[in-house]
Amino acid sequence: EESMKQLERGIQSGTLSFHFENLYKRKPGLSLSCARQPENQEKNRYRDVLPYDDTRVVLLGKEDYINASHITSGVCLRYIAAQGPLPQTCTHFWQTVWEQQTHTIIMLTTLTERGRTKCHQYWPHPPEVKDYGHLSVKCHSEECNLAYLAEEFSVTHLQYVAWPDHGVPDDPSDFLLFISSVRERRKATEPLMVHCSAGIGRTGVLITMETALGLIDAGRPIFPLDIVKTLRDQRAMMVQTTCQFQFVCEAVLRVYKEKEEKSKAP
Ligand code: PTR
Ligand code: PTR
Repeated sequence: EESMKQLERGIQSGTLSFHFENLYKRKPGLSLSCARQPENQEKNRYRDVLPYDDTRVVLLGKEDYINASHITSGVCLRYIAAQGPLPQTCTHFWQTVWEQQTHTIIMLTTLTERGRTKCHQYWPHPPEVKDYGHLSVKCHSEECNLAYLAEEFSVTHLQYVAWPDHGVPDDPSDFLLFISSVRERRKATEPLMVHCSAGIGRTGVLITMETALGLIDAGRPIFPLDIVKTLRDQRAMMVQTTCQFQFVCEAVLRVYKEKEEKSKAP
């Protein structure tokens, strides 16, 4: 496959990283005015990580702001990329889960890292039931996978715990296994809710990877840089560091090669 040879050459020669570093972080001409409204300041975890007006998730009701963006990529896969909830935004987070009908939440951060808070604990410990606005949330079981019950529907919560911000996962095999369990669960018709702390670095990596796997399955060519650009057109700064980008490119290549070997095997 031509796109795979191109990818392999791009990784080896460093041209892919070079182009990644030259890609715009934020699409010119898109406004962030809602995120910057004075009443919304305290709903943003980081002052410099804000959703575009065009793609932000709009909550029903008067207070309609949450730091989260609608993303579509690849073979029509839909995502909501969000920041890690703050104490004052947990209600909005659950409201989003409910209103956008998502049944899978992917959490790519731990609550604290190096002594700093990265995300508020937005779910109750079992057997507690906690109200978030109009929704009651109950956690059925807490294992590696956490499951929630919010009124009539169940939400699965998958947390990846070995991935500090600005970094890459400790182990590409574990990461690929994690993504395959995400892919088993996700329904093509509903958005996957993905968050980390800022909702750009690790969230961008996961969405890029899941998008690429969808394209591989569909037998379509993969250009990781184009995927990242498409994501940044919908949420600024998606995929944060060159290492993160390289990590995704290598993981894509690896999956592709494994698939090729399998198809060659008698
Ligand atoms: N910090 C990000 C970047 O460098 O692209 C996004 C960003 C840019 C965020 C500018 C806020 C910015 O503020 P202003 O529009 O006031 O320059
Ligand atoms: N200004 C913050 C910082 O650079 O520390 C914003 C930030 C925080 C950006 C975390 C990205 C972060 O990583 P992630 O999106 O993976 O949580």
